[in-house]
Amino acid sequence: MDRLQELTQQWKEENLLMPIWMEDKRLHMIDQRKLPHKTEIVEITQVDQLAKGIKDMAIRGSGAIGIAGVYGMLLALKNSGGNKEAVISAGEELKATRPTAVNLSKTVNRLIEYAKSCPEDSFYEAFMEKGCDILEEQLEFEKRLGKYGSEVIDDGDSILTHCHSGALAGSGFGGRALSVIRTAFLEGKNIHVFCCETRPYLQGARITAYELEKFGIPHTLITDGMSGYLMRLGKINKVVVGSDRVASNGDLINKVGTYMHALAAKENGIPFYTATSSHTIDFMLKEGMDIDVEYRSEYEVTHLNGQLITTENTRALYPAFDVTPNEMISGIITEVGVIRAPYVTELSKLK
Ligand code: RI2
Repeated sequence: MDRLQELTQQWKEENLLMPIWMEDKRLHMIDQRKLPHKTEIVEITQVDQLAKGIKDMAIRGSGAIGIAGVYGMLLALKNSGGNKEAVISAGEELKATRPTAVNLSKTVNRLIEYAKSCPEDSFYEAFMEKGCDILEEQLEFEKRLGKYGSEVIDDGDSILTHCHSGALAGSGFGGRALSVIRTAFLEGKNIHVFCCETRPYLQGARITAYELEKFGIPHTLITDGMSGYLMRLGKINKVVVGSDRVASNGDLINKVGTYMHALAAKENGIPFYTATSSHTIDFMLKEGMDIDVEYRSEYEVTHLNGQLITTENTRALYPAFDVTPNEMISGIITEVGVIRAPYVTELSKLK
């Protein structure tokens, strides 16, 4: 059994909710578009198929697409019998699929650089080892950030989360925001989660609620526009969201709607946290608003489950992410601790 097989076996025994894994030279991926009604596992034998799956959001979530980048390159390694060019070109194809979440491009770039530096004769073994190291490290980060994040969660908290920053968006334990929430829950804290449905892909309604149910964590689904009022009513007293990218000044780029919740939280004096990993901090990005946000098809807004919900002539817009200024963020939860302002100085220590 090679190391990847051993790890996969170990993770299965741990009961992780993995978004993607490799078995018998094939990738297996849960098609997240079908959840929660159907757990469809898609088999992937070619990198093209995986690239399409990322683009079409069959697999999504910043951590998960970073991991998918690793698996895609390992698939190319296996398929090509260790051809370096094939592995590098798979990386290039994969990182072009979704531009905003930085984990994908950062992880793939890391592997491309490693591939380039590897001697040809031991390339297969060395690259496989490196890929496994990164997969292990990602899961380790997820668990560690959960522990640090749990320190900001108090007994009796009512926590708002947006989109889905959970196991299937990460390595399978709880991703980022839900690792924090899950760890706090496992530690015995009495908590309640409000999850926003997250139009238009409905990650919150379809996936966050599904995972919270699996983990046995009490929760209530709300529509995205309800958060402010519930904060005013005192029904929500903390916010924890994931992150697709963090700029070097601490600005947060996350699922569109996040900024709106941060504004409401600030107005109501409610702490707002993002859970992330040091790999999601983009030190090349000075401020969040400098980023080119991914715009997705208007079809995803005008249609629900393939059904047109507007008139034929209605035009729609879908920026997939927004930017929350660092001054609205109480803390950035990472695998090395909770980072607080001044962010430029404190984040630079993680370089
Ligand atoms: P982690 C999602 O994007 C959301 O923005 C969500 O907050 C994030 O990824 C979760 O990723 P999409 O891929 O921060 O659903 O948990 O568009 O890694």
